Amino acid sequence: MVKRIHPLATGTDRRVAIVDTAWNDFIVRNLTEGAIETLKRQGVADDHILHVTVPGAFELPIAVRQLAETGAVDAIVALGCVIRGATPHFEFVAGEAAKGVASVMADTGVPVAFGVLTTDTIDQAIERAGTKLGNKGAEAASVAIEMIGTLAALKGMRRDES
Ligand code: INI
Repeated sequence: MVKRIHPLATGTDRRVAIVDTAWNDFIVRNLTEGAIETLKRQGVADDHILHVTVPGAFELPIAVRQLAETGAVDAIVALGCVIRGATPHFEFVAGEAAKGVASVMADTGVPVAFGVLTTDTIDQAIERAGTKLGNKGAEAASVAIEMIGTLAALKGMRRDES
């Protein structure tokens, strides 16, 4: 029989950090609100949510890494918004944020959900920050909770059980 690992996502007794950016705050604050609401709805207690703000998306990886290395949280939600401008700056900032956050996850084993919008226009960002196309901050928070459960289940596996 196929054994399936897809645990019920619950945030009860979990500790989750949100690291967001001051850059594009008019968009990012909606992502953060969506994430906090989702974490609470999934059972994470208010005082188990840590909210850290860094200047921009380029600074997300270092803060996420430092937090992950403390072992104080079960998952991290990285939120931000990088909007394409007239120069290649966008590629560097968005690319480093994505690569940096992914490397923290690989190096530490702490799940980090990537809720950084990378858009061509402000309208595209608005659409993804709680309007037409949902709220990517809320989605990232759900992913963080789900991954806590999945990784815990995988960690508990032994060869003779698989
Ligand atoms: N940071 C963002 O989070 N979003 C942006 O759209 C952005 N743009 O367009 O420049 C941005 N730049 C700042 C960057 O993240 C760093 O804070 C800065 O380079 C200092 O390290």
